[in-house]
Amino acid sequence: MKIGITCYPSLGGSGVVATELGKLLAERGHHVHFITSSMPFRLGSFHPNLFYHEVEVNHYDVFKYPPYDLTLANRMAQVARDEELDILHVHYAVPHALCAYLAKQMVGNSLQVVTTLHGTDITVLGYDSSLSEMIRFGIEQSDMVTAVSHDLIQETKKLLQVEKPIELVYNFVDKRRYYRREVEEMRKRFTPNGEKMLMHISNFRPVKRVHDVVDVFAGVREQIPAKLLLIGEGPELANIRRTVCDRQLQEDVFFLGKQDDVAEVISMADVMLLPSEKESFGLVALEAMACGVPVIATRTGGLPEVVADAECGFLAKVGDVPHMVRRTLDLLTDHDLYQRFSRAAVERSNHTFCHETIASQYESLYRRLLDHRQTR
Ligand code: GMT
Repeated sequence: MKIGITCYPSLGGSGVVATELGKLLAERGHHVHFITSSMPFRLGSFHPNLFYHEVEVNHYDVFKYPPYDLTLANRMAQVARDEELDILHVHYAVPHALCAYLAKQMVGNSLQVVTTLHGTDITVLGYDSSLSEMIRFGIEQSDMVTAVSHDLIQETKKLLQVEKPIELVYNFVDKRRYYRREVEEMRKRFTPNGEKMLMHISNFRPVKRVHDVVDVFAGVREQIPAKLLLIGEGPELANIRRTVCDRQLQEDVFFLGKQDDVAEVISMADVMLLPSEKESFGLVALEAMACGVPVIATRTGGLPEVVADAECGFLAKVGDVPHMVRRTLDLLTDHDLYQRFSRAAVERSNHTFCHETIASQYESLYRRLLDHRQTR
């Protein structure tokens, strides 16, 4: 098949999933064309079936705002026509589903548009009345719509009264790269006295509740020697740095910024903390599980579908810091419990979120669309 993929190419779970999917499809012999504003950051090394088409937005004085959406639609149409794409798979509804709709109108009906909903495109933007009609329209006009959790499907139907069937396709991790690495030397630099290591990775937006991460860490550190690694950047970072200093935790909290080799970094952790307010899936939780790191997360959105409570981690009510402290301590002070959870986390990620299975699932959705197209 010839497949176009559009996503946000910079850091972010939806971009990661789209890029990893493109790479898997290329490995399986499909021709995959990324149509994005810059090279997706995890695209990696050359593969003969992978192509990249840059969306270059020109700045003209006549426009107050650069017309990214129109330029993207135009580029999608060009690539679809020149490369004879069968499928255009867009990740994140806004504006990608609308741009794909426009491109399809330009090139004709044989192009099949698949839209994958990732979360904030619905759970945040869907509440914005200046966008919600457009989001609903983009979804209804797609030939197929998928979402990354049952919870996101329910949310989308409830919030936008969407009639269109939405298929569940979970996110995945590639177990050839996500496994516990040998990182003892690197870890020792942060934990010279054998302290326990807590970790959080996010884009530091308010929805991630990073202040809860610091509170949980402070609670744990009162009981046992521990360190905290914070990975990522975003709007809350400055506040969090201030809180860490105000609470005199700076000796034990390290800010590592954005990191490329996430599996290597995660392998230094004993526990991953993800206390989000909302999370349609929680890719970081899955990445941690694949590396054998149990997760303390909140019972919100799609997280309970990813982290099996009391099996590969513990779930708590949003904001229930004392519970998260207790559960983190349970894991860090009971060796047998920890080992059991760590093994279960790897098993669950390999079984339920296996890259091969999910790639096959997308492939068969595409095939269904193309078969249906031929019989129309
Ligand atoms: O978490 C974010 O703020 C980034 C956002 C994105 O668009 O990349 O993540 C969403 O999509 C990820 C991939 O499907 C999911 O793992 C995240 O849970 C989801 N974020 C939220 O729902 C807040």
